[in-house]
This record gives sequence, C-alpha cells and structure tokens, in this order.
Amino acid sequence: MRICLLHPPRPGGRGTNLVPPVGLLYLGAVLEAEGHRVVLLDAARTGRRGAALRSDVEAASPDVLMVSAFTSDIEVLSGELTGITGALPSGSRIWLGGAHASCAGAAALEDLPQVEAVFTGEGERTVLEALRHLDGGPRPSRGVIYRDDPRDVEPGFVDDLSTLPLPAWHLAPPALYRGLPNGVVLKRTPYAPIITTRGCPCRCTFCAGFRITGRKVRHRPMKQVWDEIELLHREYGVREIHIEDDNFTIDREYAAEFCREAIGRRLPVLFSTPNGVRLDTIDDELARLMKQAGWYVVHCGIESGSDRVLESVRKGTTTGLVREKVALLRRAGLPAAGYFILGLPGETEEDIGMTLRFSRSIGLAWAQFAAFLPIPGSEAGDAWLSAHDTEQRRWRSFHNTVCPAPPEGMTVARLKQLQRRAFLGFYLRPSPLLRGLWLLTRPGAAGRLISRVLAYTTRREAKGAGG
Ligand code: B12
Ligand code: SF4
Repeated sequence: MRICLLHPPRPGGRGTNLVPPVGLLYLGAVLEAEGHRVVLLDAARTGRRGAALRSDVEAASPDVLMVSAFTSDIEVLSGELTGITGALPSGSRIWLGGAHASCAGAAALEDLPQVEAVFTGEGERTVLEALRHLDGGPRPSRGVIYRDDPRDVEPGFVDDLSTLPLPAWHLAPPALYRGLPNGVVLKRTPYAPIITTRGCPCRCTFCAGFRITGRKVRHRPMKQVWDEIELLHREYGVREIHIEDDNFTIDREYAAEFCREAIGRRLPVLFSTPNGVRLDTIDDELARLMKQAGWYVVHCGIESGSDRVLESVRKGTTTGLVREKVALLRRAGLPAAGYFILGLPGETEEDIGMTLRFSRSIGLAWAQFAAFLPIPGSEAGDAWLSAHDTEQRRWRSFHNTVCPAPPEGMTVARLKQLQRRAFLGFYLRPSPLLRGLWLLTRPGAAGRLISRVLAYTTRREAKGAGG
C-alpha cells in the first residue's frame, strides 16, 4: 500500500523544537519491511501548510495518511485536515497516533472528525495488524480505537525492542534539521535523537509519558543502539546524539554500559539527554562515565524548589538531594541544566518564589521554567480538565509558554509574570548571560533562540511553538 506519514505543521509555523520525528521513522521502518511504499511529509520542519501541504499529500496519493501529533498540534491539524481530506484518493483513510492520540484516547476522535482510527501506545505492531485488517484480517485487539466502535482499549506496547528494525533515517536525514533542538543546548550539528529504552516506572502526577511508552522499562540491545549511532555518524554525518528516552539513567547499569561502549568506540560524537534525567539515579561513577563518554551538559528534571510541592506531585526527590547531585555533576565536570515547572496544582506564590530562589542557588548552568500543562491522561491533567470548561481547554493554548492552567487563586497573567521573572532572574546574571551569548554562535541558532526567549517572556497565546 501507499502510506504517507505526516508530522503536522507546528502552531504558528516552524517550531523552535526541531527534532526528526523518530516515532514516525520507526513506523516507516516496519512498514517498508512489510513492502509498503512510504513517504514522510515533515511539515513541522518545512513549515508547509494550506495549499502547499495539500498538494504534497495529493502527490503522495496515499491509501492511508498516518498522522503523529502532540496535543498542541491538534487545532492547527484540524484546519489542515479539512483541506487535505479533499486531496486524498477516494477510499483512503486517515489514522492518528502519537502523543495526543495516546493521551486522549477515544476523545481524540471528537477533536478530528476526519480521522477513522486513533492509535494508542507504541504503534509498530498495531499499525501492521490494522493494515492487515484492511485486507480482511481481524481487527487488532489492542492499541487502536475505531470511530465505529469508540471504546477505550489497552494501548499497544512492543515487549521486545530487539525485534524492531532501525528507524528509517533515510526518510528524515538529520542534516535537514537545523536550529535549536529539544533542550536548547547544542554543541555540534547535525544532531539526531535516538531512543535506547522505553517506559518509566515513576508516577509523577503531571506526566503522561506512561500513556505512550508504558511503565515497564524495556531496553534495546546495546549492539542495536550502537549500530544506529554508527549509521547516523557514517551515513548522515551526525556529530551529536540526543538520547530522548523517558529516563535514560533509570537503569544505572545499562546507562553505565552505554557510556563504557562510547568510551571504547571513540567515535567523534557528543551526547546529551535533553528530555532530562532523574537526579536520584546519578552517582559519582556514572557522572564520570558520562563525562568521559562525551556528555557536556546534563539536563535534569528538578520541577520545584519546594519540598512540599515535590511531595505533592510524587516526584520522589527532595531539594536536598537535588542540591547534592548538581554539585556531584559539577565535580565531574558536567554543567547541569534544570527543568522546572511553575504553577503545579496546589502551588502558591510562596512555593514559586522558593523555586525561583532555589534555581539560582544550586549552581545550575541553564534553567527552563515551563508552566504546568494539564496533559490529558496524566493524573493532574485529567483532574484539571474535568474541572474546567471547554473554552479553557483550547488545545492551541496547550504549550508551556502560554500558562494555560494556573493553580487555584492565580491568574494566567500572574503566572506568566512569574515565568518571565524566573527566566530574567536566572539569565540576567553574568555567567548565564555569557553562556546564552555562546549559544548564539551555534549554527542557525540565533533566530530560534531569540524567538524562544520571546515566547517564554512575552507570549500569552500560542502563536509559535517550542519547548
Ligand atoms: C522527545 C519528546 C519531545 C521532543 C520531540 C518529539 C517529536 N517526535 O517531535 C520535543 C522537544 C519536540 C517535544 C516537545 C513537546 N513535548 Co514532548 N516528549 C518527548 C518524549 C520524552 C519522547 C517522545 C519520543 O520521541 N518517543 C519515542 C518515539 C519512538 O515514540 P513516539 O514518537 O511517541 O511514536 C510512537 C507512538 O506514539 C506511535 N505513533 C506515533 N505517531 C503515530 C502515528 C500513527 C498513525 C500510528 C499508528 C502510531 C503512531 O508509534 C510510535 C512508535 O512506537 C515524550 C514522552 C513519551 N513517553 O512519549 C514527551 C511528551 C510526548 N511530550 C509532551 C509535551 C507536553 C511536550 C510539549 C507540549 C512541551 C512544551 N514545550 O510545551 C512540546 C509539544 C511539541 C511542541 N509544540 O514543541 C508530553 C505529552 C504531550 C501531549 N499530549 O501532547 C509527553 C508525553 C511528556 C509528558 N510530560 O508527559 N517532546
Ligand atoms: S516525569 Fe520523568 S520520572 Fe516522572 S513519570 Fe514522567 S518520565 Fe517518569
């Protein structure tokens, strides 16, 4: 069959988070292995919308258009699908998977009337079963919700990651992805995201990762991971690898083994983990190994500088532990980048003040202050969404520069003001300022960095997107 994979345009045009859509590349690989003809349209990268995107889809003439979308993409995608549907050959269908589909489940069918089926969890197995169903096979028993039978079902997961082929990198050569990737800090281009493990057993209330990749941690065999890294370096000139696992260091031994392998192979590539690692999983030896392996920054999910809030969101860490581990990283020669969330449910201005002061007092090199997002499917997100009306649930505001869900008693404007204060207070100091200037020297980074700074310090409504 002819399959068109679509990474939709980000709200407002090209996003500042420009990452090859590795989930779609996994799907591309399993589809090609079954003999399907696959085209990828990455409109998040090209910025193509409206008539231009419609003609791209028309040229691909797919039997199935497979779309991967974040919740923040849904309103823009809905407009695009209205046009695209008319450009599809008769009898073709549109399927949706990815973050929004997995997090919202059957409700995603209401968001997008053109979609025939919504895929939840990891799609590599389910999508093949669903294609076989088009040829008369049985319907998949899990991982897909059809419009004509919109019951929530168990998500699909791949138990044994060693059975998966390498992502179809030829569909999205990394050199086409320029600018600021996830985590902002970048030393070398081209960069490429890879996944070494899937799943996270932790239960942070604000996170919906488990809806997509589950709570059970599964590893790819080390050899397969390194085959991919070697391929990326050799065939695509990649010089920096971004491990986008939910929690790369959750299995300390696996992470250490990865680092030892990197040290032994001596490939000229750098590493980072821009999705953030849990600080409680880092010890002296692992930090030293990461440094030797080629990490030059460690992004850390810190979330709050208030122990009361850390406990209420079930982070399972304390401010004391965070302070100790950031110091440990620095002793190993690794600057730390801290991720914080402002406006978590039940937070007060006093808690946020503690976070701001804490972020400046623990020796972080970089900090990012996201506003709480009520992600459907997460414990805190579902609680917020069920208590608020649809106008407040507009998906285009679903971005953490927009502060769509301030805690009880706080306005959107006030939370935005505190977010601005957090960024300015952190970065308007001599050493963070110098590091920011260093970033401007990175290829293609200046425009994106400036748009990102403006998004976090000024924006109240989602126009562009970035993280
Ligand atoms: C890396 C990452 C990013 C990266 C890159 C992701 C990308 N592909 O472009 C970047 C930095 C861009 C990003 C951004 C954001 N992210 Co993010 N991200 C992740 C993370 C950690 C891993 C995603 C990943 O690469 N997974 C690996 C690949 C293999 O999986 P996958 O892409 O999901 O694809 C698989 C399935 O979803 C499925 N599938 C995907 N598409 C399709 C399509 C079809 C048709 C089918 C059948 C199947 C299918 O099959 C694939 C293979 O198994 C997840 C956590 C998680 N556990 O998923 C959060 C996560 C998805 N992100 C999240 C959030 C909140 C955001 C932001 C909104 C944050 C912000 N800045 O405000 C933004 C939104 C995007 C934007 N506007 O920039 C949330 C949920 C989002 C939601 N419901 O929309 C998650 C779950 C984390 C959390 N805190 O809970 N993110
Ligand atoms: S925030 Fe990180 S540690 Fe917490 S549940 Fe999500 S992936 Fe796991």
